[in-house]
Amino acid sequence: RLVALLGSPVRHSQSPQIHNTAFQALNLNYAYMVFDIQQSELEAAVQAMKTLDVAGFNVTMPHKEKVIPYLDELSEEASIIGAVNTVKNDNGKLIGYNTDGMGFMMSLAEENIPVSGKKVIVLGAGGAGKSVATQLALENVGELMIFNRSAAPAEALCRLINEKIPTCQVSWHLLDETVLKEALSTADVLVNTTNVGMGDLKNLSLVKDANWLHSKLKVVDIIYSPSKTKLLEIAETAGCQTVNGIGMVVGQGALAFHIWTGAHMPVADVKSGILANS
Ligand code: SKM
Repeated sequence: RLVALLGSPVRHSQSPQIHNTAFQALNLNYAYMVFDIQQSELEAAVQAMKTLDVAGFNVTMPHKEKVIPYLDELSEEASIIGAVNTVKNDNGKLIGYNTDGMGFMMSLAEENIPVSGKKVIVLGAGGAGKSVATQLALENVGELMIFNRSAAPAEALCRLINEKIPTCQVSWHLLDETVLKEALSTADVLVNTTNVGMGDLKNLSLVKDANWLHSKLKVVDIIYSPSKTKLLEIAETAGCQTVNGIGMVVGQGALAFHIWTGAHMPVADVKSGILANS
């Protein structure tokens, strides 16, 4: 059966490699294919998924929110976050899930990084930041601070968390160096969800110097290419434990894989496949 990815651009997606490696390893008769879909084609593409009777599909940028009206049902986390990255076709009924936040939590668990009761700083309030911050709030972090370049998305995310998860102590801040440095001095975990560190921004980090970081801070960058971003390089210099985005991208895929097939992804095989190809 077919499993698909709908998004644009999708050329650099790791998902075909992740899922096709797992399908082969488990001898499952599925294939994962990517489709570059513009917003004006999204409704027809979702309809085509039904017509082709796919097992399910992933949704990526920029359609994670826009796809919701075309689905029949939403899981709890998808409806809280307001974004979907995984859809299951249950005999023609399309059910939307969001596995990004839980995939992120899987990568922290693998590295033995607890967040419950901890002070966590999230850089970025875009699509990924929203899933990560919401999941952290659901995991009972002690304090959540969201930093963003512009006010509106950070404010909206803060409001969403306050409304849906009122137990969480959450605040938002503009990316001001003095405020960030001060916050970092008492933080337990720092997570970068911005694109600073990849593509054209590959040589940049929002944390400018190792002396902003104390050695007990855990530093997570959800970017997986490059596997060691400038931020993680700086964090290593400061003696911090570091985590890159490979665990999260495989984790969100493993959860989607289970939703579609009921099987457990052989995560170690999949990770070594990604490393061999990067
Ligand atoms: O949420 C994931 C999505 O499931 C797949 C993906 C990709 O293949 O690039 C990226 C993320 O948005």
